[in-house]
Amino acid sequence: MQSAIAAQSGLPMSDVDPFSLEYIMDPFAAHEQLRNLGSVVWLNKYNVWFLTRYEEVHAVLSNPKTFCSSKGLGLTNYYFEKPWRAPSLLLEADPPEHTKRRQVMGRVLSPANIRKLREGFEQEARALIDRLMEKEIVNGAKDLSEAYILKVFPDAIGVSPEGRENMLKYGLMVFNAFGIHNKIFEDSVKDAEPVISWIMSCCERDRLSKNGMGELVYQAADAGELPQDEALMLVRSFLSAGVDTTITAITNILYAFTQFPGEWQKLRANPALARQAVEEGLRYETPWHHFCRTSTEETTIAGAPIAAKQKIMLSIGSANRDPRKWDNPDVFDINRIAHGQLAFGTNIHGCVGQMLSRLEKEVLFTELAKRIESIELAGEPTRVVHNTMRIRSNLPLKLKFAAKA
Ligand code: OVV
Repeated sequence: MQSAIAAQSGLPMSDVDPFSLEYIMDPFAAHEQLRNLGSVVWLNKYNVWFLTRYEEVHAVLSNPKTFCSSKGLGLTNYYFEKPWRAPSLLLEADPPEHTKRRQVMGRVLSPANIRKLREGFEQEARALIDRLMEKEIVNGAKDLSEAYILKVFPDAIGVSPEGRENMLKYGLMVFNAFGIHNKIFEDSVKDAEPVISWIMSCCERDRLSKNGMGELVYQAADAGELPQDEALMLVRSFLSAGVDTTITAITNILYAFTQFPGEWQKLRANPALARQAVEEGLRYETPWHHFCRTSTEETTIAGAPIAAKQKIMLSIGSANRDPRKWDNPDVFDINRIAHGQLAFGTNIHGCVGQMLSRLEKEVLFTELAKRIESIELAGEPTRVVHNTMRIRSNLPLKLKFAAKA
């Protein structure tokens, strides 16, 4: 029994439950407690090791051979259990299968391709900000983050405008499944069928626009770089990975600015800080807060015995606030160079779309900084009870607009 081995190891054990309502509402106190307990902590409730310090989280992500992805990123262990959907060919795959697909996606998402999107993003951000001026209170989650991303991201992929709200429902299923199959997950997959069908049909070549990134994946298959039947599933990866993550990041960064108004003034004074502000925001309140790897062989982490085929849970959110790595980690400081923050992961599975994600956010926060004098919280934010993401569904904001230049 793994729990007996854990007990014998003399390493710390904890009753903290990362899927409890208390933790979901506010994990930061638990993170601190767990980081201080040790490099690895056994979670009694789930019988897994939980890593909350930067060094160990980074080390596991950097060793994809021993800590693989193909057995799933949630606690569901594909060595023994069936995945809820056909696994991702990218995220839930290991070398050698992963390698070629990743290369193709990397090329589709190349800096040259992404650069071409900047002007369109700028126009959309400006138009959106104009529309927000009519509102007394702006919901930062819906009116700003969702409205912007559901426009620019599916446009970039080449998805048709109708029905995009399905992407939000799909995202909830996908990212809840990276936790555990509890009631939170079950609720998110309640009327899943029409949503899944909509998503899959969007991935078909004849439904995608001719000038989007989805089509480029099919062209790679035409060129023989991928098996034809992989293209559809790789387009699904765009739609799974690119929506909730960026929406949540933007909402969380807006929230961070409300908590640190001086940082907004710094950005106002110098909108060119937007890019590093975004990086710091990803560190400060990491959207995708935790997920797993699975051991492929017997090994150890910081002295903890790990049997083969075991789940190891990683707290990215905690690593990004580990005082062993960061000075004043609980301070959102846009002058910080948050290089090395792990919100995009690292190593072979480091987010392949991270340059696109950064561009979306950089453009939005640059345009906001040019137009908005101050951002204040205008009410209590509403948290989405979610297994792995720190999401708010309502972030009431009072925005003070500057006169239009
Ligand atoms: C990084 C990520 C998140 C969610 C889904 C996927 C990838 C996917 O490939 O389906």
